Amino acid sequence: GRMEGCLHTAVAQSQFVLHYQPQFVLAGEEFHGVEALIRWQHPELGMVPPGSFIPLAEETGIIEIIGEWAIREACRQMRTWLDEGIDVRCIAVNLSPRQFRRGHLLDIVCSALDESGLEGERLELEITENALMENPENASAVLAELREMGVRIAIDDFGSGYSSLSYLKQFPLDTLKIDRSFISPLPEDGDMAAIVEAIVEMATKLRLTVVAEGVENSTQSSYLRHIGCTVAQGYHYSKPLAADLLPKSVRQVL
Ligand code: G
Ligand code: G
Ligand code: MN
Ligand code: NA
Repeated sequence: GRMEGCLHTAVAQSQFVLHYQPQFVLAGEEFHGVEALIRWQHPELGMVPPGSFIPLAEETGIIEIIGEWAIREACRQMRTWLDEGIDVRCIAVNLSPRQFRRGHLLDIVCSALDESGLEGERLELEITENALMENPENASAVLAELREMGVRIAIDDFGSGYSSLSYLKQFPLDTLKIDRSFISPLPEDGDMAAIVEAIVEMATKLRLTVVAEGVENSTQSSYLRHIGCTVAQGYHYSKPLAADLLPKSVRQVL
């Protein structure tokens, strides 16, 4: 199709760019890290959001090329920030299920860390529970090897998938990211508040970092701090930023 051809051109002409959304530790109101979010700078259409092209990229397999670029670019950018004396502590990169399925992933991560001279602990990979449960045996093996490299693993959109909770015990995980759809009704929706409080308590007992996504106001951030949620991300703090705007955000006193 036409759009598919455009995606190939986009890869060839380096039309992709990463933006970075800051994450903050709720207890100390200090910087925690960033999530890298891909954007397509189309020569005519301008900035195309991922929702408009990631699904097709997944279907056609081009996501494997784009996703590899995203991992390398995120590591390269982290190296640049560190060399400039800006301690962007940790960078999270989204993985598509398709990337996760391929044995190739470990080589890509290993060489991206090598080329940028980053410790594995600086990199977090975000994966959905559905992608993990597609093939639990493969997932276990891949996660074990990533853990060997020190790379952190986050469950993205936690709570929105179709899996049981038993996988939380089965896999070496570091972070749960509570889906935005759980956060936006807070704190007025008492039933949703009960669910979020239970997730935070469970994550704490499992010694997992818990990130609330889509925090949009100070009522939500106060509430999340009060119930012991570790980290928050959302428009209340910052939208995703171009790389050159990040240093200001890291130094920001909330
Ligand atoms: O930035 P935005 O909120 O529009 O992102 C929408 C979705 O696109 C996010 O849920 C995210 O998971 C996905 N996405 C963003 N960047 C990447 C990427 O580099 N790789 C993959 N596979 N998905 C991404
Ligand atoms: O990986 P994931 O699908 O969770 O990507 C996060 C998406 O959510 C990105 O597209 C980002 O632009 C968007 N986003 C980040 N913060 C907020 C927020 O506070 N509110 C809303 N509505 N969207 C957000
Ligand atoms: Mn994500
Ligand atoms: Na998410």
